[in-house]
This record gives sequence, C-alpha cells and structure tokens, in this order.
Amino acid sequence: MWTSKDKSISVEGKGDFSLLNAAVSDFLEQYVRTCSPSRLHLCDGSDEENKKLCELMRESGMVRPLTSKEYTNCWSVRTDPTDVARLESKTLICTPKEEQVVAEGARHPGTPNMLGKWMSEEQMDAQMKDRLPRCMKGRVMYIIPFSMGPVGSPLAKIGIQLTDSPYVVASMRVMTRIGTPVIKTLNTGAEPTEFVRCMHTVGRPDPADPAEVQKAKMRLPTWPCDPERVLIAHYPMRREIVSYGSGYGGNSLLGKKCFALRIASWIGKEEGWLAEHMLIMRVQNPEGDVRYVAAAFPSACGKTNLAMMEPSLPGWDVKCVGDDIAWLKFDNEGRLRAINPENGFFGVAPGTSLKTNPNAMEMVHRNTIFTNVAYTERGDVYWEGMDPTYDLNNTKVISWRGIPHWKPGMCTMDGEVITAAHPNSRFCTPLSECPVVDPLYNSAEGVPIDAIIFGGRRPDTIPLVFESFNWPHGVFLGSAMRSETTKAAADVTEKLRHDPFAMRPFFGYNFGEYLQHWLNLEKPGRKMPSIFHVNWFLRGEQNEFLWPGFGENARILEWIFKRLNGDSSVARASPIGMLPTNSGIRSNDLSPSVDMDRLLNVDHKLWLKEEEAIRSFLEGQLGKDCPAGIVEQIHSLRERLANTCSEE
Ligand code: OXD
Ligand code: MN
Repeated sequence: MWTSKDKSISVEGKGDFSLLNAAVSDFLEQYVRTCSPSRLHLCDGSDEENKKLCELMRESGMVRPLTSKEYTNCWSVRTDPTDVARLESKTLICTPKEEQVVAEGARHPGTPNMLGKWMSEEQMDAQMKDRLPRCMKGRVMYIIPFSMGPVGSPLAKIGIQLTDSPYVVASMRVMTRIGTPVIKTLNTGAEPTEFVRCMHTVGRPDPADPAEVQKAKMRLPTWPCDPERVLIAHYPMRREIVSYGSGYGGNSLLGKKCFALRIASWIGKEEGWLAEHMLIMRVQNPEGDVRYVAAAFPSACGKTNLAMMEPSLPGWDVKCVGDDIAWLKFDNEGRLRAINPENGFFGVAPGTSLKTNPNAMEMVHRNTIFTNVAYTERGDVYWEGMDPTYDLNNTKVISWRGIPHWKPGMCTMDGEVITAAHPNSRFCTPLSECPVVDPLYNSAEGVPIDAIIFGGRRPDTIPLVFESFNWPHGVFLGSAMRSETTKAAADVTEKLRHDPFAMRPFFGYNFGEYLQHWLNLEKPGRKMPSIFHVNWFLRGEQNEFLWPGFGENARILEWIFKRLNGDSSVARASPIGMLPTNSGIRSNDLSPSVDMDRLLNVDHKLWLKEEEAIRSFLEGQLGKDCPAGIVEQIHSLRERLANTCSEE
C-alpha cells in the first residue's frame, strides 16, 4: 500500500515504496492525485517481474509470443494503426520565453518555424489539465526508476517514469537500465532530488465519459491511445516530460528522444557537454589501431546498420557502442568522451536483412519485442526486405494490420500497396544481445572519440565523403545537413528537408545557441575530433545506387583512418571541403565497379543551388541568432564556390 504524505490518499501498491526519497514521493503524489490510478507498481527491474508483465500482456491479447524454436523470449505487438510513429507537430518544448526555444528568424510572423516548437509552461499546463485528470482510473500506474548511461557513471543521469502501459515498462527495461539499483543510486548520490520527471499515459478514455468510451471503440482494443489529442511536452527548466495519448516508442519510451536528446541537450548546454542523435562505433584496422567514431544521420538513414557493420575489407573490425544517441563530454585531459545513454536498440525492421545487417538479424532472435512487423503461422516474424528466399507463397502471413492471408502485391481499392510490416515497424533488443557489442559499452568514463561523421540520404549533389577544413567548418557542415525524409515521423510531408545535425525533431533549445555551444567547444588544450560528411545514397540515371554501401563502407572508414593519421596524399582541397583523391579510396577491386569520378564529383551548378538552400534556411531560421562563426562559414563557402566557378 502507498499512502500520500498527508495520509489523504492511499492506493494499493506493489513494491517497496520506502525506497522512494522525498522528491520522488512528491512527484508520484502529484500525478497519483491527477491521474487517479487504482493500483501502483514500483518496478524492481527483475526477470521475474518482466515474465509476469509479459504474461499479463499475452493474456490481454496485447502481445503474442513468437513460438518458433528459432526465437527465445521474443514478442510481437500490434499498435493501433493511428499510433505508429513520432508526431513532430505534437511535440513541444515549454519554457517561460519563446526565445529560449525558437531562434530569432523563425519567430518572425510569416516564417515557418522548422525546428523546435514552443509553448509557454502555463499554456501547456492548461492543455494537460484538459487531458490528464482520471486518465488512469481503474488501471495500474507503473513507476520505473531508470538510468540513462551505466548506473552510477559520472556521465549518467537518472529519470523516474510513470506510465499506464505495460508495453512501455517492458520496452524501457530493454532500452534503459531500470529498477531498484537505480533508485538506490539516486538516494545515495550527491543530489537525490536530481532526476528527470517523466509522466506518460496512453490517454485511455475515462470510462465514466460515454463520448470518450464511444470514441475508444474505433481503436484496436488491445492498444488504447488518443491520437486526436496527443501531446508530448518537455519542460527543460523543471526537468520534466509529460506525454499524453500515444504508446508508440518515440512518444512513450521517455528515456529516448524526450530525455536523452531534448532535455539532455538543454542540460548539456548548461553543463558544457553534448547530447546528440549519433551512433558510436569502435573501428580497428588490420594493424590493430583503434578509433572510436560518432556519426549523426537522420532517423531511418542507416545508423543501426553502420554501428554494427561487418566490414568487407579483410582485417578490419567494427564493434558497436550504440546506434542512436551519444552523450559527449571533454575529460580533464582534453579528450572528447562518449557514452551511449541507452541500453538497447529500437531499430527500424524493414530493410534489415542478412545482407544489410547480419548482426542485427542474429540478435533479434533473443529477448526482443517487435512492434508492427508481420506475424506468421510458423510463429515467427516477417518484414519487407527481410529475406528474399522466405517462402511467402506457402506461409500464412498476418500483416501488421491483422490481414490474415497477406500476400505480396496486395493493394487497397485505391491502388495503394499493402505492406506486411509497417515501414516504421521496430525491433527492441538489449545491447548485450548484439554479437559485436563493444566490451566498453558499459564503461563509466565513456570511449574517446576521434572522428564525427555527418550524413544524410541524398540522391545527388553531396559526394560520397569529404572532410571539414577545421572545427568551425565541421560545425557548419552539421548545420547544413539535408536529407530525404523517411517514415520515422507520421506528420512530415516534405521530400527533402533540412535536418541540421540530424537533430531537427530533437533540439531542446534555440538552434542559434546550439550552434554557438558547438563552436565554443573548441578550446586550447582540447583534442578536437576531425569532422567528416558522408552520403551512401547517390543514385544514377536508372535510380540505381552508385555506391554498394553496408560492409563496403569500410572503404570510407579506411580513408577516414588515413586522414586521422595525417596522410595528406589521399585528399585534395575543394570548395566544399577536403575530398578524397580518386585513388584515395580503395575501390578498384569492387565488383561491379563503381564510378569514383562521379561519386566524388562536386557539381558546381548543383552546389550553387545547395549553397542557396543552406543560406536561406540558416538565415531564415536563425535571423539575428545566427552566430558570427556560422555567418563567416556561409560567406566562405559562397566565395570558394564563386572562385572555382570563375576559374573554369
Ligand atoms: C528513432 C528516430 O526512433 O530517430 O530513433 O525516429
Ligand atoms: Mn533516432
């Protein structure tokens, strides 16, 4: 039984509530009063607890176990079809002043704000007052203590998530470190009140309100949600997140995008470090040299594949520290150190195959929660691009929408292709299951970063790889990123969009300040990582990819290694940065052969347009908040392009 401080409310509860310190108890009390749960469950994080939860979800029809012998402790979940991805338009940062979140340019009337959306704290509180009261009536509120980063690491941060979704508890257990050790660490640490307050509800309609109950009948019964009223609010100054109406991962696993990127980027700005949308990998060459690399690509652009790739070049080795988020901080020796604050992968399933990511294909056979993939009569899962040899004709496949005899080529009456799996369907797997996880993934002090790679999905203009001239130019390259959009967000319609630092949906504060923070990191005595830009997605006349990608990207890593070792013979200056010489990247043994001239071409006409697009985006969004260091970079690019054009 849990009882409030003033003894005015008591709720039946499971778990040792005496572990909760005064600050955690106050947070809990606030939301117990508002949400009126009928029971509480303080999660200890044990295997036994997890087993019982999975059983409960199976009985309620929310999850199905994969019964095929090839899978151990794996589950499949279908969400309501209206709740399948992040919702950028419903995601807001709430602070006292708009300028804390929106840069000057985007505050101009008539200029669309393309980066973080703002609402005042009071306005948001009022919106939530309309949504939260009694939202957990008749149901369980789970309390999840979790650590982003290894428990007790000086780089880690603690959160407490309240949720009414057992799916969220099971997924948070995979994605973060949860349970009793975390709460004990909070209590014995220097700041027991310092934790991020995370409140989540699927927004199940109030059973006492007939209109709401009627609306709920339109939803998948096993997946309550309130899609019309979804709101994901971040209060960085209060260190609080309130997420209403969606059970989908990016909106409900609050440790991930909400805490580890939006709130953490704010904390990082205050404390002098970075929270970035980056994978972290360890690369070793045949001579035994080891480099750690962090890479930022927009959602669903291949971070997971790169983070655990099997290099095609003999003697090269890759180990994975993380595939989505990096927290980076300079240590006392001036080295940039990174931890992966997460403890699992929440990867996009479609397109994952033995060819594109053999290590992911191996690991998803254990302790994995699949969401919105297809389920088959063999008791296993299927998704587009998984296995060209899969016998679809003789296997009954149930699509993610529950179509019982799905077959390839099925269409709606409007001629729209019906897919087996949702394009944003996911696997949620513990990091420890990855066959190539780096032994240092749990290291408290993090790994030393030598290179940062930016990248995007561009069919033209951006060469296969190039290097920045220096740190400020590298920061500019991050700010100039553009990429074709994917299905990771449900409410994005542009085809090609600006996605600076791959952080567009994840900035926690004013983009101008963010850029200045990056520029300020360069200080005497610090070993600044080199910065590169890659594009594996160049296409030819028939829309074919010009570069094989995947394991062959080791060839690009080889060039990056040479550059890190100071080899100037493999690079030449160009208006956009240091490009590989044509023989700088080993490619003559590739079959089919590749056209290196084309892959490394800087087309002036296209680049003049690119420069225009970058300039108008940065000037438009930033206005007076554009740091002088970035203004200088914009001018220099223009000048370099103009000079080269006139030489031709
Ligand atoms: C993700 C995303 O889920 O970036 O990682 O959308
Ligand atoms: Mn991501």
